Amino acid sequence: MRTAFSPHHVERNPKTELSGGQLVTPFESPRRAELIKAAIETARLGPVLKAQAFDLEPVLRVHDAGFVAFLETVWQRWQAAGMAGEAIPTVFPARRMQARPVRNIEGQLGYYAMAVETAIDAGTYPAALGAKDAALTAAQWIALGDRCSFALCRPPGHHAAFDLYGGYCFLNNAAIAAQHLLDHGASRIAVLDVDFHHGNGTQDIFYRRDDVLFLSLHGDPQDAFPHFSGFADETGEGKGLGFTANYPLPPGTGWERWAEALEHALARVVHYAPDVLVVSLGVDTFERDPISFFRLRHPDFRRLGGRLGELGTPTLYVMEGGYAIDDIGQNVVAVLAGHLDR
Ligand code: SP5
Ligand code: ZN
Repeated sequence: MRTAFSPHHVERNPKTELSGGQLVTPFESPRRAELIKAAIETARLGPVLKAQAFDLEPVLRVHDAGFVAFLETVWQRWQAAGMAGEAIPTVFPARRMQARPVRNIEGQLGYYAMAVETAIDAGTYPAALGAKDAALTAAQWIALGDRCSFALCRPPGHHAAFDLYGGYCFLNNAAIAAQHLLDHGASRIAVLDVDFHHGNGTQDIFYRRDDVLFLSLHGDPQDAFPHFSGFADETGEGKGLGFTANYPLPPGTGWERWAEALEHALARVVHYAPDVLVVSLGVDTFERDPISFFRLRHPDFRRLGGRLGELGTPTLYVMEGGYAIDDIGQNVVAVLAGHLDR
């Protein structure tokens, strides 16, 4: 199995995340990707290769052009406005206000943000471009016949919607890859999101479509970020009705209950018979994750990979969350090794 990786991820290294009313060191750190890369190399799962550079065309297939232009220029404009710290929004087009991308940079930040924990720094955009390059490179390998590949993306992507960033995400790596596969011969893609958090961005991008089946297992939005997306009654719209499925799960969910939801989701995948399965792989379902509340244990990640490998569908794994730094490498390797064992 080949892994695609962009060294540009290190350029995103913000000092701040708003958490519990304090500015703390971000949970989503450069070390995460380096530890995952090292664990893949130690486990000899296959080569870790530098991502090929793609242009913006595949990005603009799923994201708003104004949004991408905002990401491209926000840091320079924030600095030009004389701001001393990292770029963080303070005001939002809340209910009954005008949701317009006004010209002022603080206005634009609020217009394009879905959460404020995610500060933007000088290297955020180059890192986000590198992450989408990793996703597209690993997708290309699948298009050329690989049975399984891994996009070691950082920053993650599944909270990034058509025109929204937040939840540590800027460009939706999994959605960009899925669309790229559709544009290069695939006719049906299933995206299975096993990150602890609901993949609101991926859901948003494909909500009205029947060529992408989106399924997400996650902490119940009543209790967990992003709080306003991922309820069981969100099932798609228009011709996309029935092509989104959400499995919100309560605090304390362990393997048994989680695997039950997984089996429901996999039955949907098998019935859909996709050309490619894209897995939004977060390992923040781990029992010791610092910001989440599921209780998957290390061996459960191997079970998950094994179960996905059993499907026999060409599978693209795209890295999303996971913040238990001491265990992140082993947990990711367990999923991939479990898959390759099948
Ligand atoms: C890709 C991904 O996993 N993004 C997650 C973003 C979550 N950010 C906000 C989380 C707020 C959690 N609050 C609980 C803190 C417990 N100390
Ligand atoms: Zn997550």
